[in-house]
Order: sequence, then structure tokens, then C-alpha cells
Amino acid sequence: RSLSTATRTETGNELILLDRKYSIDKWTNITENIISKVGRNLHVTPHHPLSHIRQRIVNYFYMQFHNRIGSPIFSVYDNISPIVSVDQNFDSLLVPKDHPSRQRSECYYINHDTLLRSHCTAHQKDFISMGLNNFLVIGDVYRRDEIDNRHYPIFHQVDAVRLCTADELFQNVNNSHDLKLFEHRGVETNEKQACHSLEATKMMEHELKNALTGLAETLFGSELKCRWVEQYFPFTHPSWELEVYHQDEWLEVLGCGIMRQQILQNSGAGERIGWAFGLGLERLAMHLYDIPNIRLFWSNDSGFLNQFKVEDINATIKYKPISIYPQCKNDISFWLPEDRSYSSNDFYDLVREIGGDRVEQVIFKDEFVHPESKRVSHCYSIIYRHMERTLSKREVNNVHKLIGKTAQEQLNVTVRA
Ligand code: FA5
Ligand code: MG
Repeated sequence: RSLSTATRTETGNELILLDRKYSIDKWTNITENIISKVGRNLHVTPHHPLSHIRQRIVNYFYMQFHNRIGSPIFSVYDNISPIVSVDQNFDSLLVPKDHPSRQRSECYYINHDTLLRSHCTAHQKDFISMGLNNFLVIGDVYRRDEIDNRHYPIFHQVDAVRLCTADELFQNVNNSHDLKLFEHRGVETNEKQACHSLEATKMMEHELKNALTGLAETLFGSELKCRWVEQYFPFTHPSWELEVYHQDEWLEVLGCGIMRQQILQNSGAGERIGWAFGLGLERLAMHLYDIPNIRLFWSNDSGFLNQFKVEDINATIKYKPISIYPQCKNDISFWLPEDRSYSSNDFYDLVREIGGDRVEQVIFKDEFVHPESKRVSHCYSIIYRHMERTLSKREVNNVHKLIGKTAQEQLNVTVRA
């Protein structure tokens, strides 16, 4: 697996990404910073903490789900290209056309029809259509988002699907002949989809939740505090999130649910019922290894990486900060353009482009509306701190000035003195 980078071709209307050419258009919003990281594949980099957790999760599923002769039934896909169609990422999963998650301000589009997947669920329909019933898809996902210790525009997910026939689902139930997967003329309730029987839904819910709390206990030990919270996803119903208690707060680690039957029907598996989940590897790794900042996963510093060079991936590792470099905080405020074209995520991407990993956090401080002109102004604090060296005041000032200048040019804002 080699790291491939992308370059724009001479005409400027094309982009080469992972050895393939894509046309670019008015929808294109992928940035150089993102392009340079596509293909890094941290989740399969030997000794990387994300790779350790990936392997532990895979091992858990191999152990937990096997056939009569003890062979694992889940197949694992961890090198599928993150470049997907709008159809794969959204339409195939019944995401409504006007759903906010599709917006240009939320995703990295390569062009109008192609984007970097925003979740690994994008591959669900393809694998079911190929005839698979139990599989894991693991990879990098991309979202435009805020900047702080827990958010980075690239993170990694494990997605799973399990499909069952009535015989498989009810095999351990005595006198199960009157139990059915489907119900005709049913209605949708909080507990189930219209077409599903309540007993099939509850059996699936039980297996799903058991598998996931079992996974959490395998990783963190049985003292872990977890709770289930009801959630909504367009592609599952009912749906839940699992939260774990970490450093005095509840942290969401995964989303899951009973798959919408429509998706199974559209994929040629309409006679089965399915569950699915998607979890974030960084969330688990930060919690498991005491990693305080999500940027550290991208560090090439041996002081970070060497701490994870262990023979046994199940070894207990607690990250010790190599050294703490000082922070430097600078504020910026500007008037927004009057045509309402501004979105904060545009500014965050611009800060990432120019500041790179020198920026630890951008805090939205306040919005001010001028009482007469009604012009709107935003103020942000940018916190600069490199993870591997001390930044000089001069370097920070230069970067900060360049951010202001570029924001004026590209976002049509007017920096206030
Ligand atoms: C999804 O992405 C759904 N595709 C999950 C799913 C799959 C639900 C299949 C049902 C069936 P969500 O956006 O909540 O859902 O993200 C899932 C997990 O990814 C989160 O629980 C979290 O662990 C992780 N995650 C989400 N956003 C971020 C982020 N910005 N940084 C790090 N991890 C994140
Ligand atoms: Mg969520």
C-alpha cells in the first residue's frame, strides 16, 4: 500500500487522486491539505494506534461470530478507495435530497457527482449486492468540521453489516415455527419498521447491542460505564448511539440500528433482516490510550509512534506527552460579505490550508451585528501550537497575517483593524 498523492493536471480542470483522473467543476471544494493526506492509510500502518484498535476490533468479530466449524463469518475490507459517488454515499442509503449532510459545507466534493466518503456506510449496498451477509468495512472518512482537540477533517470508521434469515435468527428458540421476520399491513412505531415483526426486530436489537457492549468491554474492561441513546439515521430504524463515560463526560462512540428494509430489497437481499453500525476509531483510541489530541495520530514524531511499538496489540499502553510546547493565541475579526455566501467551515478549511498542523484550535467567539448598517461581524480566536516544536512569535504572526489576507481574498470578508 503506497502513499499516493494527488496533483492537478496542466489544464487545471482535472485532478489526479489515487492514480485516477477526475474532472473538477464548480462543486469541487477538496483542499490541498486534504489531498496530501488521501492514501496515508493510518488504520493499516504497522504499530500505529489506529491500526492496533482496528485489529482488536476485527479479532473480536472473528471470535464472536463463527460458523459450525469455528471459521469466522465476517469478511473484512480495509483498503477500499475513499472516493465514492454521491449515489453510494447518500442515495443508496435513502438520505433525502435536501438532507444537510449532503451540503458542500459539510463534505469534500471532488466534483458534482464524486466525493470523499463521509462515512464507511457508503459501501453497504455494493457489498450486499455482491452477496455478502456479514462484513466489516474499515477506512478513512472525510468531513468538513470545526477545529479542536477532538475534531479533524479526516478520521477512521469501522462499519459493519449482519444479515440473517428467519432460520438463522430463531435457530435457538424452541417451537419457533410461528416466529416470522416480516409482518404484512404492519405500521411503523418507535420500536420497529412497518414490514418487520416485533420479535425479529427485538432479536436483532438484542444481538446488535450485545455485540457492541461486548466489544466495548473487551477493549476497556467490564468496569466501563456505557449507555444507549435513541438516535435517528435515514438508513436504519430503530437507531441508537452508544456512549461511554470518559473524563467526566458521556462520549458518543458509535451509531447503529436495524437496517431499512428498502436497502436490503434494493440490494437483492429482501428475504433477510439486517443490523448495521458505524464507529469512530479515533474516539476509541483517544479514550483507550489517553491520547489528548486528535492531531497526534498524524504525527511522524518517533516520540509518539515509538510508544505504540509493541509486539502484543492487546498490551496496555498509556500515552505520555513527549513535551508540551507553549500555546499562542491570536484573535481575528472580520465583516462578513453581504451576499450571505460565508460559512464558518470555509474559514476553518482556510485556516487548515495556511496554518496546517500549527493550529490547535479555532474558537468562534462571537457574532456582532452593527446596529445601523446591519453588517455582521465574526470574531474567532486561533490557538497556535505545534506538537513537535516551539513556534516563534514571528512565525505565528506571519501565519496569522496570511490567514487574514487570504480570507479577504477568498471569502470576501473585511478584516477589522
Ligand atoms: C455515521 O457516520 C453513520 N454512518 C453510522 C451508522 C452506520 C449508523 C450504520 C447506523 C448504521 P455518525 O456521523 O454519528 O454516524 O458517526 C459515527 C461515529 O464516527 C461517531 O459515533 C464517532 O465515533 C465518529 N465520528 C463522527 N464524527 C467524528 C469526528 N468529527 N471526529 C472523530 N470521530 C467522529
Ligand atoms: Mg453521531
